[in-house]
Amino acid sequence: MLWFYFLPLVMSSQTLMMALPLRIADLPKKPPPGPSAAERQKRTTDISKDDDSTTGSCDKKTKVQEMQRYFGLLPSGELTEETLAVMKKPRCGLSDVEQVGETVRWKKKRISYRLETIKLISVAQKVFRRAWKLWSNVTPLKFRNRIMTVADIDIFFYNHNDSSPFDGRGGVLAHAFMPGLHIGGDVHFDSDEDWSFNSTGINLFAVAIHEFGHALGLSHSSDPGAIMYPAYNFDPNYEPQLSFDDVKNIQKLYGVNPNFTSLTSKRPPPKTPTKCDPYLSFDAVTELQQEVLFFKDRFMWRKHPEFEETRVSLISSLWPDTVPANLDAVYENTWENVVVFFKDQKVWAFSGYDLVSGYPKPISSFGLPKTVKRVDAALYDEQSGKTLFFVGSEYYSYNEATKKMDKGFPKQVDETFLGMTSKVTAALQQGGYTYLYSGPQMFEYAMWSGRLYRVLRNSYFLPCTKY
Ligand SMILES: *[C@@H]1O[C@H](CO)[C@@H](O)[C@H](O)[C@H]1NC(C)=O
Ligand SMILES: *[C@@H]1O[C@H](CO)[C@@H](O)[C@H](O)[C@H]1NC(C)=O
Ligand SMILES: *[C@@H]1O[C@H](CO)[C@@H](O)[C@H](O)[C@H]1NC(C)=O
Ligand SMILES: [Ca+2]
Ligand SMILES: [Ca+2]
Ligand SMILES: [Ca+2]
Ligand SMILES: [Zn+2]
Repeated sequence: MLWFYFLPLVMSSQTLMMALPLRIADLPKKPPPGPSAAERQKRTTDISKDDDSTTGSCDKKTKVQEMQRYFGLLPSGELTEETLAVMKKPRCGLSDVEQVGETVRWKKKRISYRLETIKLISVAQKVFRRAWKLWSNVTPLKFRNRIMTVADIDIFFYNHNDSSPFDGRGGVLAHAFMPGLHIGGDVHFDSDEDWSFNSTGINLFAVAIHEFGHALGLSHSSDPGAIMYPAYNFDPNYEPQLSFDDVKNIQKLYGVNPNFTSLTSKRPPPKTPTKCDPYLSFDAVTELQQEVLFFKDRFMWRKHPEFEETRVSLISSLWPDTVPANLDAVYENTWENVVVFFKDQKVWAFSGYDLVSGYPKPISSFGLPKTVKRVDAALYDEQSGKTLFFVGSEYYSYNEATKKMDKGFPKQVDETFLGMTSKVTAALQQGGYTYLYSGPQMFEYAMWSGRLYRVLRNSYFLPCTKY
């Protein structure tokens, strides 16, 4: 069913939930076993949409109806002669596309696109040119904007209408067709969305890069760092770019741009971290209710005690984009039920998904001296109600009840934690032990005696199952 390779981009339900008033009660103190309700919902939205649209086997009738509506035919859901005649099969008897494995690609290197006349057309043209450039920087493809003549890729903004395939604001944002004749390669945007050229509303640039990937023959990626990941995710602090996974997949179809190395030398495609990397070091680690969260760059892994499996996801899939990437330290204050994030001189405290009022604050509000520019790691001890802040070779002790630093600090880390002479990069308490991370290693200590039991790999709690 390749002729009907139709891929909608759905706004992630997490983003939708963020847009709605969300009470703390929605993040239960004890999450149900397994992924949270929000995450389960998100997964099913992504996965069902993905499977449905890529395999073509789930509900053929609905999709045939959608296609029929596009062509103004009676949406019977039956593959009538008329339907077939109008739609053709881009896979068969075409000169400008060819099949490669599971997908199709354009056979030519020069691909044309055309944008219907819309409001702000010159701004949109600029956005689309930038989006095409990301793909042409890494492949030998060239994209040309056509104004009068027929183009390979027609770009439309559809209005919401009962007979139209779009669903009004939210939900489906856009969809695209795999390379082929006629509607093949075309990209449609839902014009009911609040499209923007910045971070207000839905970012057109981010969605365009994704849809153009489909128009070139790419399917969805399971890598949450990839542009081809099937959920909308725009972070105003992160300029959208092709990830390592996107580049690998598009180059598999079209080959490598001879200028690739020089074009990407300043900014190589970012790789999503993997828990099996023996050199992986975490930015921060924390408990969160029953789970343990491991942070790295824009990503995190969540370990639930009842599940072996951990999956990498974007930090912004759980918290709004106010939580920055490349965090310094994170801890959970279970008494106050808040999770506290540190980066450089700033601290953010979240209760559920909500920023606690008064935050972000400077780290000096914890009583850390002005000479401290950043915190390397933070550790909350539930029994004493103290939070330890690791800074270089020293640590401070903060009394959460009185909101004051304890006297007699900073102390040398190895005065308390024997043998811990290298910098502590993250810290965690689990099952009555204190774990101090330093680079790719994890040191297991008795809670109070400071006795070192074991030196373990970073992936100890996150089991990497494919060594
Ligand atoms: C590589 O760079 C040269 C010089 O700027 C340019 O003429 C050529 O078109 C580029 N090749 C591709 C495939 O973009
Ligand atoms: C919806 O589409 C139909 C047929 O194209 C058109 O007649 C009608 O005016 C449209 N309605 C709206 C609300 O745009
Ligand atoms: C974003 O763009 C909209 C118009 O497209 C403008 O009204 C708004 O002020 C801009 N916001 C920022 C933060 O630049
Ligand atoms: Ca086309
Ligand atoms: Ca929509
Ligand atoms: Ca750190
Ligand atoms: Zn998609």
